[in-house]
Amino acid sequence: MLGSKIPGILSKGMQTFKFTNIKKGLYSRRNLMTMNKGLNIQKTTPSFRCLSSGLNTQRYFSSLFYENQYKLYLEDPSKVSKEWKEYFDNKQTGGSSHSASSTGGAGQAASELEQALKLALSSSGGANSDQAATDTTRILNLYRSYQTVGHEKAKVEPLELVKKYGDQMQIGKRKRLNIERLDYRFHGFTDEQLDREYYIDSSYERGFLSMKKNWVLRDLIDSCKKAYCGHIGIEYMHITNTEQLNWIRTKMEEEVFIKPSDEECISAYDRLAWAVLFGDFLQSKYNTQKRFGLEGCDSFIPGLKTCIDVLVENGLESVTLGMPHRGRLNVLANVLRKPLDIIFQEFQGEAKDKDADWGKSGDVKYHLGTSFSRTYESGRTVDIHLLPNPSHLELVDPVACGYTRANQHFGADQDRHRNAAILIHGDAAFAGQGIVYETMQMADLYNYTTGGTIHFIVNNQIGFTTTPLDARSGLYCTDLAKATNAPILHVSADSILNVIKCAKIAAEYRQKFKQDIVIDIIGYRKFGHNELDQPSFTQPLMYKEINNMVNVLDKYEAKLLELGILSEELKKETRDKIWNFMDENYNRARQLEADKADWVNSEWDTIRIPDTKSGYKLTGVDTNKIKSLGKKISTIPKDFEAHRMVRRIFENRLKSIETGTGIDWGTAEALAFATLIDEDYHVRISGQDVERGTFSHRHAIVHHQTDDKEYIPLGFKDEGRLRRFIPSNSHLSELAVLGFEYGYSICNPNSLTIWEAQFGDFYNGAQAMVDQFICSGESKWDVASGLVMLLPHGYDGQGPEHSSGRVERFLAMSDDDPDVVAEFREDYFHHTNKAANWQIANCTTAANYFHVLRRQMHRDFRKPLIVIAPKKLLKFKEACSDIEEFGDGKRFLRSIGERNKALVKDPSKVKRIVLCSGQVYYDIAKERDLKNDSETAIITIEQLFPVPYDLLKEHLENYPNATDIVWCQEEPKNYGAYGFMKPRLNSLFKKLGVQDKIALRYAGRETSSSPATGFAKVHAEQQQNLVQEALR
Ligand SMILES: Cc1ncc(C[n+]2csc(CCOP(=O)(O)OP(=O)(O)O)c2C)c(N)n1
Ligand SMILES: [Mg+2]
Repeated sequence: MLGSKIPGILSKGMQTFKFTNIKKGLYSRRNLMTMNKGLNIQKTTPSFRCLSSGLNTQRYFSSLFYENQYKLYLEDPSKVSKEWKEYFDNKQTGGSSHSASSTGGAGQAASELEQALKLALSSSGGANSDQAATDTTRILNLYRSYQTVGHEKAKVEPLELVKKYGDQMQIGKRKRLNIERLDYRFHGFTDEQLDREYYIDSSYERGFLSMKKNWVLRDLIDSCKKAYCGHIGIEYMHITNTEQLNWIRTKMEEEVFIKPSDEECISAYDRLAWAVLFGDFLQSKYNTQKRFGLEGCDSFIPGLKTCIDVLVENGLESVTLGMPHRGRLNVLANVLRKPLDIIFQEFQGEAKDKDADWGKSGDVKYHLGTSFSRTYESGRTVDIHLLPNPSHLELVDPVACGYTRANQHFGADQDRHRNAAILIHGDAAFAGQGIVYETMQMADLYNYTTGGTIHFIVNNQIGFTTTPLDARSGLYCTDLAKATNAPILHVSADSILNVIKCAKIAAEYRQKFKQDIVIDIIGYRKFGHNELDQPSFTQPLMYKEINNMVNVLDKYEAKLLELGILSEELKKETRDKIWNFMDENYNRARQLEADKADWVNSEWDTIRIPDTKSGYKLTGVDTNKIKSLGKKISTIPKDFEAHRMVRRIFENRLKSIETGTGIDWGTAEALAFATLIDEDYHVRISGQDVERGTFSHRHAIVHHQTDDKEYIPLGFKDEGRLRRFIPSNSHLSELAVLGFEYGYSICNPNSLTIWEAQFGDFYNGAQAMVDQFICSGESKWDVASGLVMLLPHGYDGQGPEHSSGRVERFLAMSDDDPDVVAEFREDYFHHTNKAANWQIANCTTAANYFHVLRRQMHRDFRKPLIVIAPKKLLKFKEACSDIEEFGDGKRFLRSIGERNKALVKDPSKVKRIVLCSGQVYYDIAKERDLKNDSETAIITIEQLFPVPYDLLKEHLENYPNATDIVWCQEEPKNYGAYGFMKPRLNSLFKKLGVQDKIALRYAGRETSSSPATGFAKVHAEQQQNLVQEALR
């Protein structure tokens, strides 16, 4: 059930609970969404879903017809036709019951009904009422057919492959299964009927039937052809919302006859010329380099530019673009206005920041992002952000949405009117990559919606060497968008004005309905997959056609010249101007000067880049503050009917804070959030079931037991719809949700953005996001992120997929050199922390978890943080912390030395040091204490990466006689941190000159393909053995 979010505010001291909310009422999430969109979503009208079966024919010519007409007449005489009006007028005044065309006079024998039917029949041209009813049904079916399958006959494919070759395998997929439904004969009409007039009453719809009621069949068919079978083919009849349907019908049917003005034609020409000539210029100068050009789909650029114009006219202030390789340079040059000299310079392959000492790797030119702020003549301004993207197609989709959502959050754009995302896709990638669906599924989710994304498909009818026949099951690459109710406009890339028309429709639709919409620009790919590739190896026939194609600019020029809209002089002037401009820039190609991402928001100005120095930060909080905040977030209002056990959890939380002892993991996390929120940071935690917490330890949202209400204890700083704290259950996706949160995290550094896996192992569905963005984004693109990934981990006998957070993978991607230990000097921190690609923590105490979260925001730089999060420690007494450990002067401990000083009294007597990380510590310590072994010290590594060499050095030096150094882990030997720590510990031993004195030993599970056993008994035995082995 959907519930309302109630930010709870407890006024200090009084303990009275005050509900603050929008308009003081309680709103369900759905209501909030509706409000956000400024929409009043209507229920579906069932008949609109009835795609081909036609409307209820009883509304038309039947024995009820007369009654209906009469009812309408009584409501408003203008609602019926002239003849009917006259008839009823006469009837009311006692005059002739016939219309003007009637032959009989008053007193004639025919009944009124008969006369009425005759009148109806005269309108329909039918010979009898049954025939008339049938005709009307047919006409409506024909009309509906154009709306539903007209797109199959639309001229949207400029190569016309089907026409020329049929549905040949190697060509493509345009099996038009339904076009016979567009033939009037299919519906039973004859040629003779084409010029008859029919009366059709369909007053509840927009479109042709709302424009007039008497239609000559031929006219209606011609109009339908114009609307649905021109260079735009639209799929929209799957939409369930009546208002949206009618809006589109207005655009397609009622406005189909509106012609663009001459100025619009010339503006489109200018934009198209820039797009095409940019491709030509690159081809002339860099024909031996890959560019992933747009040639064959060039009209996408004027389309995108128009779309942004219209969005801005309708209130947009910032747009975030996510796009792949194809056409990216063109977008950078012509939409983002990235200086051409810089683009050309990048073709020379110069690395920027060559001397940076933190291992920046950079990226190829067709992956880079940038920002541009454009001011229109109207004075309106728009910020256009193009996010950098990796080669992995479509991965950027949720990142762009997350970035947009964060912009909306920080810009207080709850209506989502001022910030939007535009995603650009390839045809093969859109159809094939699951992340597209995962992202589109977010479109209407309360905490993930961005108020509608506009999708452009640059559809060149091929993916590398794969034709549509092998690339998808459906007719169109866009089919999946139907699942999310998005309208889909297919348009010929060679019909520039129609591309522009679609772009306008999309922009208006997004701003009006805050829903996704798709524009599928169908063209071709002039060259191979890249310009150096030979496409005729695999698509000989297609390329025979492509080689014969006249390019879109030439075609459009010819048409404008013919219409007298363009002159030869203007044509020459335009082309010369553009070419000369490019030439000048080419001659001036210069070094890139930017040293950090040039698309980030100004909030990042205070955040330091990796090669500047910064030091450790304390993260403790005054204990009085902890207590007061702790009380605020641990008190459920008395009049809120929480579950008995939840109330008890909160009571225990409060008790632990008040007594200052035994503060558990969930409470520590809530305190970290509360203190950050109190300091005006924003906290967002998202993932499957994170609101309660998979292990029932969080309870970020408390549910009223008898009412549809929710209480958010950490919502104490929420103001109306502006929420500081957003806990959010996500849909059952890892890849897209992690990407979304990453995008959110890179928008603004003042947000503690957290993604939590249900169990650590499930993050592997999002591995690509980790690889391409989180691990390497800063090194490739200067994009810093403070994203936190919580990966529940712990060997508790729960089987292969519920045990491991797969720390080994993150460690393998960590970017230090295993053979090098940094010098222990004053800039040690910079070398080991600031220059690292991320941080990996596995904490053993609640307080340390509190500090590592707070550290994310309190540093003057941002790095992703991977937390190997515990399961059993959530409620484990020894892992709880006392309030002092949260207090002033305290900070995150990267490694914790021996804790049982009562047992291990004399360091010089210690012969063995057990090194470990995470919850296994408690098993080893328990056994060691049971054995009363005072010669073994146990050290936990709380931050696995960057390796805390400085602290390890201190520990080792503290036990000068220890020669047996054990790495103990729960995981099999080929998993866990062993493989990572072994060479690094050996490097440290060497650095300290103790390599001959001490040996590193392994205690853990044996190597295995699967991370954990599925047998509880085997698990227990293995656990016992590894602990014994550590202490042997
Ligand atoms: C996830 C992923 N798989 C495979 C590739 C390799 N690859 C690069 S481009 C491409 C074809 C893409 O076709 P399409 O989406 O139609 O875009 P186009 O290149 O035709 O514009 C493939 C398979 C990739 N980049 N990303
Ligand atoms: Mg393609």
